[in-house]
Amino acid sequence: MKTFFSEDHRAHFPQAELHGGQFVTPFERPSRIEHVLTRLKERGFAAPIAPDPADRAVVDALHAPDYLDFLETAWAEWKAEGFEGEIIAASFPARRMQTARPPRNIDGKVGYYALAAETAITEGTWAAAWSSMASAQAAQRAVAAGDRAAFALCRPPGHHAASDMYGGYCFLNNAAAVAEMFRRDGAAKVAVLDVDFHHGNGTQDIFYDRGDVFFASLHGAPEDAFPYFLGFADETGTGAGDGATANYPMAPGTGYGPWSEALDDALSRIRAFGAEALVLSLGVDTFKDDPISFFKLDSGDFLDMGARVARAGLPTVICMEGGYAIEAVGINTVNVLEGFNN
Ligand code: SP5
Ligand code: ZN
Repeated sequence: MKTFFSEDHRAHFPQAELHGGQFVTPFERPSRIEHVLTRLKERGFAAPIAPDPADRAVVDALHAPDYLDFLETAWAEWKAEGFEGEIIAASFPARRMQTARPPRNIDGKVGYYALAAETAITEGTWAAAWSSMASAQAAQRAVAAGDRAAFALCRPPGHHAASDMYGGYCFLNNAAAVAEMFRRDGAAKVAVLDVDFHHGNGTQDIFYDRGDVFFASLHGAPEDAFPYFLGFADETGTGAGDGATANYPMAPGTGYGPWSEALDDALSRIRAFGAEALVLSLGVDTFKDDPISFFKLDSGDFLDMGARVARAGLPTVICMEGGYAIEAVGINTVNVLEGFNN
């Protein structure tokens, strides 16, 4: 299995994440990726391939033009306003406020496009997000050209990014772009399976009214876990997408037994849907020692996870999402790939 990866992820390294009322070093940090690279090498995977630039047309098909303009220009506008720190959202369009009119003021715009305040934007955020998107797209091209599967070592991650919202450490939705590319290449139906601990609200939102892309997510129940306001079991799609979304919210302390039953159910739904290609949004923050999550998977469980996903028998692109138990991120991620390969 080829790995696609860009060093440009390093351009995104905020100093601050708002966590528990304090600014802490972000959980989503560059060193996460170093552990994956080291483990890939140890386990005999081929050296990562630097991706060609991303195709803008695919991104334009998923994200709103004003949102993309915002991401590209936010840092310059923030500096022009005279702000000294990193970009952190502070004012949001909450209940019964206007949600259809982006403010002119940059502080207002940031709140308009943010879905949470923990994620800072810095000077290099756009470049890093773009490079992450490029890795995802390159992995899709490898699979479209005949590889059984490919791994996009994306950073920053993407699954919380909706058509016009960033947050949860995500800016551009890499997995959604891969699904869209499979469609454009002729797959009539595609599935995105999101096994990150957190609900893939962005991916769900992008495909919610589409009948050609099935979205399934296994995640911490919204009552207890970020992003809190989406990912309930009764969200099943709308319009042409009615029935093409499946959510598996699970309680604190969930271990691999019940988790893997949900996985098998999601895979059987994907089979019944008739997907011709699969995108795996792979977060390893389901690990028992993850600092911000509450499932109880062991490192060995990730091998079995990969094997079960492979049994779907579909051309597969694996996109890196979350995982914050830094030392174990490499082992757990590569275990999924090895389980898939074997
Ligand atoms: C891609 C991804 O995994 N994004 C996750 C973003 C989570 N951000 C906010 C987390 C708030 C966590 N509160 C945890 C309390 C732990 N005791
Ligand atoms: Zn996550």
